[in-house]
Amino acid sequence: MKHLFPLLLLLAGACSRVEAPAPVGPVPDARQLAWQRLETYAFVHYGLNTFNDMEWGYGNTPASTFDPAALDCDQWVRTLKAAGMKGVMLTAKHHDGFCLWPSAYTDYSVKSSPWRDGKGDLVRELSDACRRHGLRFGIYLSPWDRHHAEYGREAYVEYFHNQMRELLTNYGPLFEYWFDGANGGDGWYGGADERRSIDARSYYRYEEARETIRSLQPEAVIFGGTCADIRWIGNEEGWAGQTNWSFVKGAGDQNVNDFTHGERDGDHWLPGEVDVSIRPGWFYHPREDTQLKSLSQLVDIYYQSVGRNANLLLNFPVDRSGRIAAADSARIVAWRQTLDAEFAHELLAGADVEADNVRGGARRFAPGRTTDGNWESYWATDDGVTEGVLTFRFEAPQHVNRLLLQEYIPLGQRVARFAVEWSGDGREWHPVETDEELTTIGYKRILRFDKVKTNGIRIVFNSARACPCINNIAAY
Ligand code: FUL
Repeated sequence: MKHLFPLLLLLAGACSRVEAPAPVGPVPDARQLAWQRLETYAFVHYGLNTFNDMEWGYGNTPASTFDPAALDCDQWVRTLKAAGMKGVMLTAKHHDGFCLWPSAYTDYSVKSSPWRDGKGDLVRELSDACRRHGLRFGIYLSPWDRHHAEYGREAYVEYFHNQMRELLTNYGPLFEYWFDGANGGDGWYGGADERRSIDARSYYRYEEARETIRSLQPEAVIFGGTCADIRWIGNEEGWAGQTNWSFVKGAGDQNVNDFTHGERDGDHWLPGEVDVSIRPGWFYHPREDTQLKSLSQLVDIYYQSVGRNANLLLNFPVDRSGRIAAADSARIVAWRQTLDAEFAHELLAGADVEADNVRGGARRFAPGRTTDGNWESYWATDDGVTEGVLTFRFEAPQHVNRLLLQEYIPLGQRVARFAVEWSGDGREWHPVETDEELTTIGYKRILRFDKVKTNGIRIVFNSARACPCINNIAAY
């Protein structure tokens, strides 16, 4: 009878329609969900700073100094695609106010430079190259503008919104729109050469900006400002918190108490984005040619961003010739190859799996849903059951050193603590050796641990905000 019981439960489940778990708020909207699934994409910082060895141009550098001899966006995009990047974000205008497109609202742009005889449009060239190669395209438009004479007054805000409309209208679909938060106060400001302070919450009229973005670019998530869809992770070093909730209390960046970890009791879905540069600076500096992040640093960054429920926005300082430097491109392709090798042999898809609880005993929520390759299907427990054990057994012992877990986040982020165990004999279970706190999972969590030779993998879910809904588990 004891053995018949689970079978009877399963039969009962198959006959009756078991309800899916109700979402546990907050939940992502479709735009945030599509963005999350991109996982890794590139940043390119390019402009007058590149040619003048600066990070924060003052706003008075002559436009004539922008003069790449061999600018080739196809080379950028081919390199980034080979590195597995799903999109590219471009600094259309950085804090110095210089525009990489021939804006109708200023001459401080590529049209006053010798590049392509003043007829070039870098935003066009990069967005076209992205489309040709199947990558998404995104825009960074600095709100702070150290060049504009009217910065700090109403006329600049008009200008800022006009430029936004140009970029939102003329360059095809965008996946992300960045409002940088930096403002150091001082600038050239059309020759005034002074400090100007503004109240960033009200001055830029971000609420209106959001309306414009929503109507012209419905797919684009917004970074920064007062009505963001995603949040900065709190550092520019390349890591998210080990505990990383995709929500915070209250809307908008300004209200975030903990960028790095999110807030378990948050009421607003605001997932984290890790932005970091492959070199020390965001812009190109010849002296940094020998200061690229090492392969192992970049691999760590992957595990500490994508592996901790955040997206990775990895910056490439394109060089003065207008290309991604050979060393950077070799490094990032090697990075992809290293990651591909680490995830080459998946071991759970063919393994036996059982769970101590299956929602309504239904096949639809069976533990095998975690390895069926379908993102939309998931294992779930009964309502009120916030603990659970999934046990995978191999036919023959396997070497394992990576584990990947995903929650079905359309229903919310739930898991708050879990454990991963291995077993040499299939009876006694031992925790895997990892320094990571095994707390949140979210869209994706990836763990590295010392290689074990094991007959199986057991995942113990110890605590969750509601019944766990796990749509993918993989071991390598
Ligand atoms: C910061 C800026 O000040 C840096 O120059 C860079 O653009 C970085 C991505 O964001 O806030």
